[in-house]
Amino acid sequence: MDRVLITGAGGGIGSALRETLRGIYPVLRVSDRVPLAPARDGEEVDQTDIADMAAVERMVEGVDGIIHLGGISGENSWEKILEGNIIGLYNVFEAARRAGTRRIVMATSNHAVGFYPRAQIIDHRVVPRPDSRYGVSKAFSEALASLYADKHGIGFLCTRIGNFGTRPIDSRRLAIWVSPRDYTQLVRIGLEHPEIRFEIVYGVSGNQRSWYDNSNARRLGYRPQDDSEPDAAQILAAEAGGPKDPIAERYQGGTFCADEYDAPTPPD
Ligand code: 15L
Repeated sequence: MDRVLITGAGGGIGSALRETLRGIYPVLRVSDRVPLAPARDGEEVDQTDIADMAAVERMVEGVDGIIHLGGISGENSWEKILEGNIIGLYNVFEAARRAGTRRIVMATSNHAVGFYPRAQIIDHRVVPRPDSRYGVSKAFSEALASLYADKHGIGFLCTRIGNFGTRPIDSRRLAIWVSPRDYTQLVRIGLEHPEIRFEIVYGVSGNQRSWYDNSNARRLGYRPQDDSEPDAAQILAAEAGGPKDPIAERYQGGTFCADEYDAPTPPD
């Protein structure tokens, strides 16, 4: 990989990867729709709204690999999801195909499968159970990646990211937390592994409380170094006795499942 593009480079994950991937590839092109800090050595800075296909074509020109983090990163109106995560996503994959990009690491999400109960361990082969319009857009991203892998031979690593941060922030995140260094390791596998065609993995650290069988990531060489467990006692003590929503507590997606929920009975 000579030139690697990060979309959504101004967000939390993008700005962290801008640091951890600095100097790993000869050129890191960082892009966002908002202005970014000026380019340093080995960087190119771009400003693109991914809903604009002509701009996306310029953004991907000459890149070997893409880390696609751009778009809407949580629940939102259908109009915003449609623009950022359906049309914007299509523009990035289609422009990458036209430009001959070889690899894409895709930020999908735990919310593509958020309606699986916490009592169930799931792997990369389960069918999507989105918990929000946002989760549906992430299931769409996995389907579009599958099409572009099968039909056009672009290699995709779809990372169902849990919760990215330096520390886990609550009890749900104890199961789905991913540290910056572990996510960086996964991204590098996505860009550098010689045999990736279409793979789904969970973007989580090696958490003892995980709801995921992440053996597919392990098979590809992922060896997470972090675990949320050292923070568990403090987080659980802080939450003890606090209000609990039964739907949020029952399913992996938490409040994404409970928001707007009005079914007469909870799903299995
Ligand atoms: C996500 O997919 C979001 O991008 C992030 O903002 C968090 O909400 C995360 O999931 C989570 O589930 O904690």
